[in-house]
Amino acid sequence: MKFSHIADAHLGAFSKNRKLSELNLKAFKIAIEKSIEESVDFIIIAGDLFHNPLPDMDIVKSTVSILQRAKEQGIRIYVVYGSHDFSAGTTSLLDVLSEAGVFRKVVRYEIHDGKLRLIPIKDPSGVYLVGMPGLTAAREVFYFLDEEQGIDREYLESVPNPKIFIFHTTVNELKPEYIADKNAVPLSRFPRGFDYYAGGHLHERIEHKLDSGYLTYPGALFGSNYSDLDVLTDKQRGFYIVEDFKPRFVPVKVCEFEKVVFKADGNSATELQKKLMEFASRNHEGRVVILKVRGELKSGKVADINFRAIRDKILESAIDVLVNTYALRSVESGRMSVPVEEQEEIERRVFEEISEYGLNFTVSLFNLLRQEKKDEETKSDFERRITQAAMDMIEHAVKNYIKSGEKSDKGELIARSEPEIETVDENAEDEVSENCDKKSEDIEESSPKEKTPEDEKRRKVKAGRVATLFDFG
Ligand SMILES: [Mn+2]
Repeated sequence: MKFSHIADAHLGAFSKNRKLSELNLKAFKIAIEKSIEESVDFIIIAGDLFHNPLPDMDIVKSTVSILQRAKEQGIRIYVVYGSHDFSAGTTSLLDVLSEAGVFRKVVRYEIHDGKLRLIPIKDPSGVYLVGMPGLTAAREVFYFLDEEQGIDREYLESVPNPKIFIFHTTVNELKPEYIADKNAVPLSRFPRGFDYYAGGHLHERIEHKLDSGYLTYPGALFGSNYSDLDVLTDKQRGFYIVEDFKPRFVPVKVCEFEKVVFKADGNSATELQKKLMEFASRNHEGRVVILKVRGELKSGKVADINFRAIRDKILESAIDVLVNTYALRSVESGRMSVPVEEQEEIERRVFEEISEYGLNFTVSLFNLLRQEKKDEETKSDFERRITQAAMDMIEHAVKNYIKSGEKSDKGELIARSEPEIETVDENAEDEVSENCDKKSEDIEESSPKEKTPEDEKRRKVKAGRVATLFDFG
């Protein structure tokens, strides 16, 4: 018995960058072709096959034609939703393709005594497959954790072997350090006794041996965004061929990545520009270049460096280039000149420059923090009082900030408009877990960002919906 385990193909990602989206599709094509060469019995896709619930039709067409080749060889294909291709309360493209018989969606459940009973599917090889999909806002974590309404683990443990558990979520003990995903499931909350646990969601490859069998994440086949490309630069990407439940990693490489970090320290803007230009003029053929420039310029301004020209030069040979100057600054930019003399006036002007949450907030917080301990107060009482007052102030400011929907530059702590979104559930206010939520700096994209604030709002509304609908089938 032999199958392949693929996850996080994110087809349709990099929609504004044709070269990267083609490489992404190519990686998927290679994974399927290798699976066919290996004559696997079936293919498991553990979520995020598509980057969106309703991807562009040309991506759908290419995907279907790639998958058809496997089907023609009699290979069965099993898919669960990931956090990206699931859509609460509406039909996802996965549902359509599953109906059309392109693959089989392994998401079946019943509610028994209030609990979520996942129903296995039996593959002709005799293996039982159980799927727990990724949901919007990492709602699946609730089903792993909740004793009353969560997954009926006892039932799953009674399903006869051999059996495979397919899931799309973060395992707490296995997530890489840079992932700040608070929505994670401890291993103890997985049903025991499965011969293989086919994971998706974490974009880095992970292998873990449990008592009954392996739990693995193949990781992203290419990467879903610029942050992925940065974090995964030196990592091998690919998928697993699993033979008699023993996983073997199969690398898929569609291009070379070249990451270079330039330190600006000690250089003038002109000197740094010259060094960057020298680097840009090298041959970068076949590579996606990730160029990071950081540190502090000795003289001159960041704006004096012509990054457009550097990018264009690199693109003469490279497949693509991603430039990140987030951590680059000049000595000048670190100072602020305010032409007044009164201390309070100086403070006010400086705060006007830097106030993210409004001037009143910044000044109040500043005044609070410079309070001194009262004579009758102990040191710990004093610390507690200030911390509590500061936390209240911050909470209040952040709430108003969210409500007003935009940065308040005039120092108004009162909401200027009603919230535009009515979230159905308080969970929706939680940060939406976007595939892995990596904590790396943003890389300046060579094309406009894919998501607008409107998309973001829409996503939050959706997050609210799934929580109440309970429906993911
Ligand atoms: Mn993903």
